[in-house]
Amino acid sequence: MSQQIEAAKKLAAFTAVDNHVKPTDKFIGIGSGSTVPYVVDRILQQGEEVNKDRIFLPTGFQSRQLIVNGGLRLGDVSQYTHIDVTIDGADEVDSNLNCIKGGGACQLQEKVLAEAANTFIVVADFRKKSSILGTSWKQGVPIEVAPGAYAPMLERLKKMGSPNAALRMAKMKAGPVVTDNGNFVIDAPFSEEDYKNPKELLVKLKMLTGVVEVGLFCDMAKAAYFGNEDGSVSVRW
Ligand code: ABF
Repeated sequence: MSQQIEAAKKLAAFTAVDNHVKPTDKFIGIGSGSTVPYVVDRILQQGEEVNKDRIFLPTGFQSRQLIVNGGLRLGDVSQYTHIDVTIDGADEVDSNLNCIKGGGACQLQEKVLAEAANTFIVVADFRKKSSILGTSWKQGVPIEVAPGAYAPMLERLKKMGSPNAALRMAKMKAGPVVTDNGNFVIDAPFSEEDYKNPKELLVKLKMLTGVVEVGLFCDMAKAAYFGNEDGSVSVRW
């Protein structure tokens, strides 16, 4: 099973790079998670000649390391605000290309890079493909929150229809997970009814005081590539 999942991630990533990272693309956003290293592998296979003129922008510490270790040029979105293409993973993708992201706690920078890109592409294995969000990703919507606001926010989320909303804790319960921006993360599961209209849910969540960013990506992805169990790849766009 795990070999099948790895093969699926690789296939999705390679196909997405082949279809969307053109030799003329100079600014490339690199996302987070375990599928994205295959994106970087494929970009490296495009060769030094094309990569030497490119700038790569990371969504977090992990992707920064991928860029640096690959010998690629690192840039920052505060210097380069127009990205040609950003490729990133997802926790779940619905049939309209709405995504839950932020399982790795990088959703703010991931959204900044997705929004700054002309083309935003999602890569994932077959477990992430669903028709309605919340079907395979049960953990809930990752919400990045200013530390001082997390407790009242949990109360509000409970009243808003997420009774199991919880502060994400680090391994061994050593303390809360802290994002690259110094914030906490709340995971808030919602009902199928709420997930049927993710954009509405996103707007409601963004209104809460203390919310830094919400891991619902609506109307952002141009296409999502899924590696399938049978060794094929499928695309939603
Ligand atoms: C990032 O990495 C996140 O938004 C998402 O939480 C995760 C997906 O990782 P993987 O590729 O390991 O499934 O893209």
